Amino acid sequence: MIISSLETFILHVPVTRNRIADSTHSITHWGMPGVKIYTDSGHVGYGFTGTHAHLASDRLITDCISRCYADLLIGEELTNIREIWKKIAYNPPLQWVGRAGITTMALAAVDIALWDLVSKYQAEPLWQTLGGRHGKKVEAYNTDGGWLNFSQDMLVDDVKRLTQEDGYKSIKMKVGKPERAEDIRRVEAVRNAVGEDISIMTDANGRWRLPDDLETLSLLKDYDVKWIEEPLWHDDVSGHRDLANQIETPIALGEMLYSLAHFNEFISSGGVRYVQPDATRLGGITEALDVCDIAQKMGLPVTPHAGDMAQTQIHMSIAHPSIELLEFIPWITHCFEEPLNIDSGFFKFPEMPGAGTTLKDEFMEKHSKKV
Ligand code: 0YR
Ligand code: MG
Repeated sequence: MIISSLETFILHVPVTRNRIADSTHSITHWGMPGVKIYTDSGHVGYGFTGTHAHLASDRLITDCISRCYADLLIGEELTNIREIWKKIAYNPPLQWVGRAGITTMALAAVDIALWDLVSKYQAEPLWQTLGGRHGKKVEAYNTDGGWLNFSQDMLVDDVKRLTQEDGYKSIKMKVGKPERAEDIRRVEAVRNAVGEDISIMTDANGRWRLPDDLETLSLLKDYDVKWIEEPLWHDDVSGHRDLANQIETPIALGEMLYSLAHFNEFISSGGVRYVQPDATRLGGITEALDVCDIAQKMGLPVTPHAGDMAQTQIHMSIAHPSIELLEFIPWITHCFEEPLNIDSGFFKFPEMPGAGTTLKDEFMEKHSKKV
């Protein structure tokens, strides 16, 4: 199978209820800059990354693929993805301009498309290509009921629906309101609404600071919160290490880290308990699996962040022993040939060959923006 050509795309898919916000972002659409890779065998691989649907920066990602990566890819034989990955990731002039950010998100889209191709070629779902087996359970936790722009009543209604009607056993809610006491009131309301048996995760999206927010952080334990995610600024390794020694609630982070080296720093510092790689922000499945491996060696659970809304990371989650819980948000699910399926809070295993990324033409057209 030899790569013959590629074509980039940008999709902007509306979020549920028109607009959602966390402490740091407010968005109306999920962005999917991505790539279709064609081979001489007639297979087509789909890969994408996840953005806040900012068209100008989405175009930087697709430009990086079409102007910088295409030449490195076309003509390559698809026998060893890691060799191709290295050729792109360690390309000297490209490394000079970006070892993180747009270049890695572009690499993620490419890497996912390559995994899609390899497993399509082998006529099996990617989780099988990666060594996964039937029998494993991967739990889904839902983030889509807990947005910060929801009133407390709406938040409570949503988490009740997700847990009591849809069968989720774990949900995530955002924190980071201007008034910290309101965060605690909302966490308390959610705990009272869902009862003791549901896991509640909280996510501050990098908003809080030490020492000012230590008191709020310490209070989370009173509501049996499973983790506090990104409590402090994304790059603050020593801050997270110090915080981990001061509060009982475990720390989760990783969705804003672009490389294995970033993860190494946080993991070796002791500043993270739940490790959250995102294959769409790291250089794809290839690098996300590396993160899973080092987390596993340190005995830390991996709970990937869903920049892909879990659509492709479900495969890595089935295959890697360190993952038992994966974030899910339903915004883009309908766009795929094989939409993800969740039953009583657990993912059903995908059956179609590939990485789960094949888009329906209808939705490609409907949500497409000009690259
Ligand atoms: C919305 N998940 C997250 C969304 C989400 C963000 O801005 O992108 O909240 O990525 O933190 O854990
Ligand atoms: Mg988060």
